[in-house]
Amino acid sequence: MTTTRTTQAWQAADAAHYLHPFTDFKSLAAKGSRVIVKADNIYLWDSDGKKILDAMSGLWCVNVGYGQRELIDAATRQLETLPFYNSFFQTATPPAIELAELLAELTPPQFQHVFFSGSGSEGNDTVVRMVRRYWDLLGRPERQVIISRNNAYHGSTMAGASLGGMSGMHAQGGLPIPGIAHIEQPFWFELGRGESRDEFGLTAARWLEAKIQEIGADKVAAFIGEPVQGAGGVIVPPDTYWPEIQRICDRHGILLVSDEVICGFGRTGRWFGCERFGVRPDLMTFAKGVTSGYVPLGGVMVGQRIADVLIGQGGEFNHGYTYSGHPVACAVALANLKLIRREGLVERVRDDIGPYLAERYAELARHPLVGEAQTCGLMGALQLVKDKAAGTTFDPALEVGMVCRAHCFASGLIMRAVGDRMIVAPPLVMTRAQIDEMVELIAKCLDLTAAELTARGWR
Ligand code: PXG
Repeated sequence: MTTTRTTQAWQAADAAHYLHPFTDFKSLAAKGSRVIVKADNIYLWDSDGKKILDAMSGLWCVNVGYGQRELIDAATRQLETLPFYNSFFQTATPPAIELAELLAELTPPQFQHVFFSGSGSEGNDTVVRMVRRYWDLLGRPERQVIISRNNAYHGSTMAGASLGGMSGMHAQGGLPIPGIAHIEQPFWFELGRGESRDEFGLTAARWLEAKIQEIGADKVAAFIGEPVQGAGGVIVPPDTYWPEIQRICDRHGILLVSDEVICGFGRTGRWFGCERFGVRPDLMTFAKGVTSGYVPLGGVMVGQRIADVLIGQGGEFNHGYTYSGHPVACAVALANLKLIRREGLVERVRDDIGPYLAERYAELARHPLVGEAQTCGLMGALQLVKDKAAGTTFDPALEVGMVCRAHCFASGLIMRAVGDRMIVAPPLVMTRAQIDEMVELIAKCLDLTAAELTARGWR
């Protein structure tokens, strides 16, 4: 690979051959991609040599930051010793076995088994297969339906996108697949402002009970949710929400699946988001932070209730991937998780850097453009509004979030825009000084956005 081409040459070759995910191919080809050439700690550099603060940890995954020598060495050593072997046909490799053992130790006690995949989407495909297999083995094959939520993100494979609640995704390719139902999300700012947050948490959870009654509990297999919706806009549910969801699942005997692809491995200030919200899932999907994104890996933690049936009853589970338990990915995950544990990064998010981010976000909440500021561990959301006092939102056609995002890029900050919700999920290794640097950049970009909107007649 050469890094000596000019930006223009990279963009031309990219436009000629490379189809990017979730992209309008035609307009990107006309505009040209941003080409990132290197990274260190929490910073990226593009092909023009511009330094950028990566407030999104790559794509919610580089939890330990870029350039961690232990992860690089673990990958190199494993590539030299055994770059690949599979886990089919009664075989295993030492890194996959050791990682399974370590995950059993780090996850809540009901999890003693893991099924590996290559990504979060594949993990959720495994969830669908495994949940239905579980009920089949119990002689209840009619328990098929998995309930999820609007605006959830569970991946982009056929099952992942079906479980997800993104209407734009359902509109392409005939989704959702059969046997998936959706309820509304616990998004207080959009749906709950007539009630207190805590009351709304209960209301939103009871939408699950209503859906179960509509379908018939004897047909429902599982409920799946992200502890905090990530791609949907860092929507932090009221504290009353998850315990009520747990109560409803227990009452109807329904499996509870926590999609920890974003919330896992320290993001919320606990090892797993379900621990932050006090729920006890039967399955947990993970990916991203398990390797800090250095190499692809995902999987599903399988709780005792399901393991007892899958293992206890015997019979082959006809499912798996070439890269299930890839030894290089597992070796990197081991190095990554040991680093997170040794450096106390999870506790640091819980006790120090997470509360500090919350403190600084409370200041951003005072900005005239900001209608709501929320954080959870090292995730943050700023809801941009037209009228702060009334909490009214902008006309979506104005694409105010995209206006703000453009100012962020121009100012050397990567922040995501989900509609008019500006979100961050920075690396867990952020220092307080780096949080200050990020918050000052965000404040500057909010000012620039406000100035541009004012020039366009905002107020
Ligand atoms: N579950 C959750 C909760 C996720 O956030 C997936 C599953 C799928 O994982 P894979 O590894 O198959 O991508 C995700 C992925 C965004 C964005 O724009 C978020 C994700 C992926 C791509 C973009 O915020 N999350």
